[in-house]
Amino acid sequence: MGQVSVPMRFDKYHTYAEVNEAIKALNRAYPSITKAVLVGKSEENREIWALEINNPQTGNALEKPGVYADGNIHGNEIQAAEVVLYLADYLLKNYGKIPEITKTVDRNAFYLIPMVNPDGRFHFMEGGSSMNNNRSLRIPRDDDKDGLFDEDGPDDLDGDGNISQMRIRDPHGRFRSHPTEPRLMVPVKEGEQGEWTLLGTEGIDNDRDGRLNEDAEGYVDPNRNWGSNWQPNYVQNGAGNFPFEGVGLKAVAEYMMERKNIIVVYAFHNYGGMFLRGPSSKSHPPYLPMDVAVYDILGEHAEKMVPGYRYLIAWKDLYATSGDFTDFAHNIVGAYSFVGELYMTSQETYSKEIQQAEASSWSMGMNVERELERLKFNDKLAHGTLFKEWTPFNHPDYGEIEIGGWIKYSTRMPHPFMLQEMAHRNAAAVIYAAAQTPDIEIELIRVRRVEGRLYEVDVRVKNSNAIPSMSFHAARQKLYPKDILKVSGAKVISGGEITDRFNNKVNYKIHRPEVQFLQVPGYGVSEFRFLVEGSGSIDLTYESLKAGKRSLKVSLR
Ligand SMILES: [Ca+2]
Ligand SMILES: [Ca+2]
Ligand SMILES: [Ca+2]
Ligand SMILES: [Ca+2]
Ligand SMILES: [Zn+2]
Repeated sequence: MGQVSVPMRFDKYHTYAEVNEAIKALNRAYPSITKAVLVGKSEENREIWALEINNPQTGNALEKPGVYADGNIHGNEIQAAEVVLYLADYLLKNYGKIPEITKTVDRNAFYLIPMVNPDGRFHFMEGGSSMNNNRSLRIPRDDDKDGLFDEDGPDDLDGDGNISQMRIRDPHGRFRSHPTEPRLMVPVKEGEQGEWTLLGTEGIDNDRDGRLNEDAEGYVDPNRNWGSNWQPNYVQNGAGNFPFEGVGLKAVAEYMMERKNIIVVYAFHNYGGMFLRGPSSKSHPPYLPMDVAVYDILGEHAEKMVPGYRYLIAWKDLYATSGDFTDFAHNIVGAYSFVGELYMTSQETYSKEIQQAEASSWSMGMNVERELERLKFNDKLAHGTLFKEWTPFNHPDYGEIEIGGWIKYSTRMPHPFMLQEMAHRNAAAVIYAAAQTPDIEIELIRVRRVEGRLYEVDVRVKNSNAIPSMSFHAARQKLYPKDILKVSGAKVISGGEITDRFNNKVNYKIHRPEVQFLQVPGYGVSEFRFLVEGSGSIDLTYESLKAGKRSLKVSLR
């Protein structure tokens, strides 16, 4: 312990224990504006912690627009935790120093969960793993339906902490060595002599069923198990038996539902360089145009802050999923919800310009040009640490083979020397969204004495930021009560929203006119007229689940 110092360093990846230690260290360093909250525990009883940032001197957290960010829901996508920790560290160390940061910390409540899947991170970093293993929740599944659970995962045969690739010399194989780069294999063309057969990922046939590594850890995909648009496993692979089967996920969902002020959500993953918004499947109705306009403002700025990243729609531009977190956050939490797909392999560049945007995040195929470039990057900038040289190994089933290839810390995440810039740029995208959360003021338009003790009071509820006081989806679907504008201190005879100020049109509310319901659009206003009978002054109070509380005293004269 004691490995984490504050301010934090971002030139390394933190272990499971260090991530949680970092949350406690940040909390100890900034006790007046942070809380460390144990959100819940994972399948293997590891702890999921949140760091909450709120300045109690500027108000209760629940009365400020909430900004939620998490990472590492996919256990192998580890740099996501560093991005969220960076965001926390950056906000805290610059609070009181950079006016814009001070303002957002004073005005917003931040809910930061760097590591949603601690089991995955633990096994990825501290066990033998490939770049793609340990993504799942640790809920055993019988992937090959042989009655046994997780009986044949990959095996770290040479004990180097990596699940690499296995190849065997074979004149009839489909691959041969690249003519100038022997580490790289290329497919043989017609008529060419083969040299290698790829045997697959490192391991043995543990259950002797003739298939290699066919039932690895899990697989319940933590990003297919959320209770919105969930579909069973035969529709959506990795769905689990029922929504929120994952105990840690359920704890995170409960944590979010208890914080009704959350209006911005960023979930960090890897990789491909994308900011994704929902819907996640075509069967979902498209988002309401007014919400899309808000997403576009946030997404189009975010993609400019991180060169090469693109702002995309999940189902349309990438692939369709069911039961994912983004949909949950948009549909149920009523937040503006993004996935940040961190890192592009094309950033592993030696001499060439960064290629604009990867074709797609799953197309890490045999792009010979790019692989050659990456090997040069490995040699010259990572000094050989990202690629395991092909090394002879005596396999119990295959005999003399070779083990080698890209290591687990390659491909999906940057070398630690590039970590801080990635973290900063993506954290800046979250800070930008925080700065766009609703900022509400009540303004008096005018008071007009009608006669005697009767006054007509016109007021304006104004939002100076891009994000509305509740999403249009939330308002349309009645996810939770609308904002309330209430008049007290006098008898309210009539009241309603002014629909046309120039022609004096008011949509009067018949019952209880002293209480009006509203949603304030981004950069928009909502105006009201009250006819009140009284003297002295009245109080106007505004209450919103996402945009906080405001009040205004108006003199009747
Ligand atoms: Ca099995
Ligand atoms: Ca190995
Ligand atoms: Ca097997
Ligand atoms: Ca195996
Ligand atoms: Zn992911």
